[in-house]
Amino acid sequence: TALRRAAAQTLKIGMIPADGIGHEVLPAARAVLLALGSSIPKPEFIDLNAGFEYFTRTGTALPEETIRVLTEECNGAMFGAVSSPSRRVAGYSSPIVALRKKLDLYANIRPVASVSGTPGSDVDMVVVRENTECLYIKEETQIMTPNGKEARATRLITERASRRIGKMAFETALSRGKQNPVLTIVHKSNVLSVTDGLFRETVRGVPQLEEVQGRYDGVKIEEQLVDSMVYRMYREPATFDVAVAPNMYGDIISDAAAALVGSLGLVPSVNAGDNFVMGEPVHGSAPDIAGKGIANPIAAIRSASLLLTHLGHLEPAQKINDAVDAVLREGKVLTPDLGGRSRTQEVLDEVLKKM
Ligand code: GGG
Repeated sequence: TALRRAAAQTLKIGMIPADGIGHEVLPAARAVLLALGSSIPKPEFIDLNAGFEYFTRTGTALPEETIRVLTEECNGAMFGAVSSPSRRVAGYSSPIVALRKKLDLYANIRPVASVSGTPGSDVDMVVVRENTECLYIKEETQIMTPNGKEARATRLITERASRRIGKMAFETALSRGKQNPVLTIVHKSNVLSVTDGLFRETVRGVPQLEEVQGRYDGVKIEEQLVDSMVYRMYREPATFDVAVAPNMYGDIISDAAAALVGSLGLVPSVNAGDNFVMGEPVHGSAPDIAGKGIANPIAAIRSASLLLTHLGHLEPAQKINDAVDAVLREGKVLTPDLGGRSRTQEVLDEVLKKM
């Protein structure tokens, strides 16, 4: 899996800022990668288009050229954020959802960890979110009935996707080096016994697969209904290690977990497949602050670190994380989402200083 890759010998990284603050935080990710100097292969960045704003100008949200460059020329990417509208817009479809599908980036891995000595709960967990199915296949219909409009959505859960996200989650649990790793399967199979039931049973069955041969025997399996998961995350956040969830629950619980550590502006992710990885801050495009220069760059910086980890450059990745942790621990240079008054560039400069 992506977690066991040998160190990539080249770093050709597609940069897709997309919308809003994506344009302000992606340069910070680029700067920290460049600051690593000769400890990694010299990164080469290719700027690529996508997003709602691009759609309004050109009529396409995800140009074929972006996909071609990513698949033919790059071994990694960074995505910023996208502002898909909440209403239906003819001809538009979310480019991030499409990218995950087209590149088969089936796992969205979202570590949420507090930094000791900073405000907030004691958290050190990873949400492993299935990235290609569930309600996000976007098969929706609406009909008119005698009682008014009726809308339906199809929710897809397959054994294949549940098995591979399950494997990724077990691998994630092993990769953290914890003495007693625990994998929590998040579902709602008391209500959705067919779809969530299949997800739950398939993930539970991963350790018995012939090809893994006892590899996951040391990982304890637990389960939480999704509503109870949110409750327990707030009551006992420190008890969670790795959680695996279908697409929509994973989306929701990772945002909820972000609140525990103080800001969505701190939480990174990677979209990982077997052959490609794309870093992406968990936050959205934040139209309310876009263009003001005050977006928190830390989620994007940490996403660049996570990208490096998945490309096999563990020590340089750790160097970025240590610098970020030092800035947060000092607590002097913080953006407004963390109660500070600093600007995006000032936080980046401080991280670079610590590196
Ligand atoms: N970087 C995460 C992000 O952009 N979140 C907002 C999101 O996922 N929106 C879905 C969309 O706009 O299509």
